[in-house]
Amino acid sequence: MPANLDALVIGTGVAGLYELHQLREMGLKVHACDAASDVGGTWYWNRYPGAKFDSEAYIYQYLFDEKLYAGWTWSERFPGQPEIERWMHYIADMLDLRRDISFSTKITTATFNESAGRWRVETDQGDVIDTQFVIGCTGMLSAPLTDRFPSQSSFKGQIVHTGRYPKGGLDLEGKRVAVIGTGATGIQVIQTIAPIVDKLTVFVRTPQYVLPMKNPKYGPDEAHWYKGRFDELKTNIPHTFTGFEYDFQHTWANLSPAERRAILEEIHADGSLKLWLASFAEMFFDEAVSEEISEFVREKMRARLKDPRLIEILVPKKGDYGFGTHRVPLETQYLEAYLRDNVEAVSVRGNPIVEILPEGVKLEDGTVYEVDTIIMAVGFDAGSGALARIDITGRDGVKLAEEWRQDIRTTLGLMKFGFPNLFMTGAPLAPSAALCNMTTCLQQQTEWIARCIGDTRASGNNVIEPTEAGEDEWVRHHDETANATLIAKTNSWYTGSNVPGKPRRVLSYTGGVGTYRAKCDAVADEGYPMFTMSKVAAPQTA
Ligand code: NA7
Repeated sequence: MPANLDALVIGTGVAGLYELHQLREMGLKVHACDAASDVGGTWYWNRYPGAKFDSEAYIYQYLFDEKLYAGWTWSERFPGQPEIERWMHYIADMLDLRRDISFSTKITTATFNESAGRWRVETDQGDVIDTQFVIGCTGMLSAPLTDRFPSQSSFKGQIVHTGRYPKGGLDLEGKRVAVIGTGATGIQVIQTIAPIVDKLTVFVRTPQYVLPMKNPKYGPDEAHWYKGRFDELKTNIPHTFTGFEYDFQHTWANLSPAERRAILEEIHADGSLKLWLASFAEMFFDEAVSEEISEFVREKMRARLKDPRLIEILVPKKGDYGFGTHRVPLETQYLEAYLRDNVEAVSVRGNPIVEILPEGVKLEDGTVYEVDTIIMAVGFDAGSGALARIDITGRDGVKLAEEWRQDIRTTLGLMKFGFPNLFMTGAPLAPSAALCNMTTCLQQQTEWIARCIGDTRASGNNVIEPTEAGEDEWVRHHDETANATLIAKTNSWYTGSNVPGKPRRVLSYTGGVGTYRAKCDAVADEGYPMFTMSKVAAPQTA
């Protein structure tokens, strides 16, 4: 690991790889590190059974280089983790990135040296790095909530969090397996392992709205089709509301009930996230529209489950929360998995899990479910979690984790007041996994950061930081936009309510990916009015 850098990139997932490439192309002395043993980020860690895209693969790719785009061919519309991980290896190889990455290296502390205008960074490998800029490409959903239950370490079988699923997998054949959690992750696990295990017990707290996925195989014709549309995709995708290829198309108020129904049926049959992200934007703002669309989805789910007991446990109820205010998972035979004889759904809504015993899962009423393996699909400390787990100290000894424990604020979701020369991606108050195709958002965020670093250096300065007033302005705008949506009223990782004690705020910017891009570009074009640049007279190395 080099001891002296212009820029240190933390993380080598979708954001980190591209950030490293850009800064290197700009001529900076840049290095990246990752706690993992290889590139991939989310797609390195989430190697649980059934992990796959819910975004169409061909829009998840970077759109900055046609040759790079066309050099990779997907096998299906929504490929699985092994193929996605191979794609990330392809990116690292094609851009020759590994020579500037230290793997199995975790950043432990980063401290801003005010007199030098530089960061002093330490790793768990004993490295000490002096760098002008730090870019935390640490992922929005990368801080797994691993310790969720009392005495879980006493469990005598294997207990794993999906975000830390072991390389090489677990042998589940013939085993009694518990899955805790039915978010987007749990659903993928459940539908995949149900036919393999001896007995599957699923602990369901909040039932999820789900949409069936259609996942055709891709051959030469499909590859020709999407590769031939590179220019069109590059032009359109960055400006849609969600960074997907499609956009909201219809206006609820202009249509008769029969017309609305026909549209919902048609979009539902597409087998993608379109029903959520390309139907009626009113579902996010108008309770009545939300309820009608929610009931449409519930009806589809009930028709597949048939059994009243399963419907009671697995289908959201009117008044619970609206379709689309949680992350909507796509599924393949997820509901049908519960119709199998070896699968049991256990509601823990009024009867929570109180403890993990050596032999299994114990509920409040004393029932114990004896199992061999527990898969915890219980989620992440989203947005702020990954950076807050690093000991980061900014100006005046202020700790980032402590700041965010009080109030989760950022400027444009890209920097934080009091933390000069520290950039972040996938962070709170920027568009991210909620309502955004991740690569679209991360490509834009890393490009903006590269530009900002270039502009700072070109101005003859060596320090850039948000002003307090600039941060106030962004937080106010973010909150006004977010609080107008029904998302703000629901409990999920979108609002941070899945982590006890976390300050509540909608974590992702909800004003639209295209709008956000335009706002960020305007800030840069206007000379960074929400920021100050300064020059530390005699930069010293630490
Ligand atoms: P999520 O979406 O946060 O889902 C976590 C699930 O785990 C959810 O069903 C939770 O129920 C459940 N959970 C959490 N704690 C408990 C306890 N103590 N008892 C029972 N059930 C519990 O995480 P995912 O990993 O599925 O998805 C995160 C994102 O990653 C996803 O949205 C994609 O963008 C990729 P709850 O809803 O809290 O009642």
